[in-house]
Amino acid sequence: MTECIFCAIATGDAPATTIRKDDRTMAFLDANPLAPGHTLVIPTTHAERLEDLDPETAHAIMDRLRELAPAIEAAVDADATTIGFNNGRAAGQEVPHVHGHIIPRFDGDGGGP
Ligand code: DGP
Repeated sequence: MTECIFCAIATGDAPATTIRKDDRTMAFLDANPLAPGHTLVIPTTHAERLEDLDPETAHAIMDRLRELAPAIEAAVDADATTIGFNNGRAAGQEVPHVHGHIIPRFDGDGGGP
């Protein structure tokens, strides 16, 4: 496998602002945030796409997204969050290591109706 920046972040070999870490998952601030508090949730072991995850890790990722989204929303005084995955290069996945985005949204920022 070629060097993976998110694997390096998970092992502590590359820096990141860590929000939370456990056996299966890690959450850290996005280096190129679309909004204050933009956070990525990754599996600590390498998997390129969502369907490559074992079921336990997939559940752990979903649990972290559900736990962290409201906490991040409150921390940056946002009104909502956009949560999503770019799953594959044609979908805009730049880093080939599964990552869920939690992007705080604010009334009037263009995300709502
Ligand atoms: P995507 O397009 O879905 O693959 O999003 C990749 C995101 O990862 C993008 O918002 C920028 C972020 N990113 C890329 N490299 C790094 C890094 O080295 N550190 C951190 N914290 N974020 C990174």
